[in-house]
Amino acid sequence: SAPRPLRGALIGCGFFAHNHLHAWAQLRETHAVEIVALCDRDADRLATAASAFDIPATFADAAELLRSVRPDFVDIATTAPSHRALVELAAAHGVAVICQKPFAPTPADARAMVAACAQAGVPLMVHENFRWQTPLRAVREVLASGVIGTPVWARLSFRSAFDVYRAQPYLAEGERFILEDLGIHILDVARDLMGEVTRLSASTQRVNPRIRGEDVATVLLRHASGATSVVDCSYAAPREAELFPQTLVEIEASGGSLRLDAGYRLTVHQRRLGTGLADGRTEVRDVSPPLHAWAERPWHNIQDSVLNIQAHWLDCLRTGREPATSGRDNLHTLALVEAAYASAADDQCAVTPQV
Ligand code: NAD
Ligand code: 89V
Repeated sequence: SAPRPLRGALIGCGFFAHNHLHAWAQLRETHAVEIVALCDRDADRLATAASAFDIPATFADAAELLRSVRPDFVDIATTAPSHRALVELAAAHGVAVICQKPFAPTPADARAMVAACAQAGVPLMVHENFRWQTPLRAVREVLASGVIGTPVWARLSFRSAFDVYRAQPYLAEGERFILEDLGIHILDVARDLMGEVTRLSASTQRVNPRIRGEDVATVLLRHASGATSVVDCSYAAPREAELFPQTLVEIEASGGSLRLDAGYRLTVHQRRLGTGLADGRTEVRDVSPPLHAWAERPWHNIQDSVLNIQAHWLDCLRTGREPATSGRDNLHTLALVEAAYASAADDQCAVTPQV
């Protein structure tokens, strides 16, 4: 028989939350989920989302929502300063939690949220969605299949001049910018593909004079496996072809290499065994993300990853599995962000990430 629908509530009905709501609506039939209530302190945003998604139960106060609706889970899509209070509130009500990235403004807040959910026995997932992008999943599958052997070197590159400040004006206002907002995704993907990091060094720049934080970051990572990665991000990279929001990837391994190039083109090269020559087998595939009915270019890659991570959450809730990007897991990604800021502040000294 069909499982009972899981009842979710969304807190924070701003710019990005509309993608969550579209994805939950798409998952309604396939994954038996229903968003039964919305919360936002801003009455206009609350009303807009309620009417667009036909969700009549609306609240200005998250505590009131939790008391009266008693959902199976909350999906927190507010910005980082509000996360700790909202996650702790959900934990106090014994309600499972998804929390958007960046999970916390400080490592202490992040650890407190992980502890609160562990103590309450409620699942906690950080909505760290980039590793759920279809093209990056394809890269991961190639590595897991073993066809190119053991990775030894990687470059993950996100370079764009897309006007991200228009939809997200707060990105121009914070003391921290690209590492905290975007680099966090790419560092998480580096962990996902290449394993945990033991040392890193970073250099940051502010190119755009109209913003407060850094908009260029270059990070050199040493992985526990001995592999090396370079993560480079820029929102100040005007190019003939605007690639937002594509992450380009190059990986060299013991038995070959792969490249995820512009336009979601994945090239996998297998060295011919025993010859040591570069004339092995090369396969080129289109690993473009699907364009869902509600999605729009160029965001569709990110929008598809929202659907994928939300589907993963529902599978985990039903089976009792820990989500790939659980709060506990995300402490390691946050540690890389903190280490990168520390390294950049101290003239690029190497820093060991501290969880
Ligand atoms: P936003 O400012 O447009 O929306 C946030 C909303 O939360 C606002 O409407 C605000 O009124 C509401 N809010 C804040 N505190 C609240 C509280 N305590 N109770 C109820 N409502 C509250 O922000 P956004 O651009 O939608 O970003 C939200 C989060 O999503 C950020 O953390 C951002 O980094 C993240 N984000 C993630 C991705 C991704 O791909 N994962 C993409 C864009 C944004
Ligand atoms: O994915 C994000 O976190 C967004 C953006 C792609 C603009 O950096 O904030």
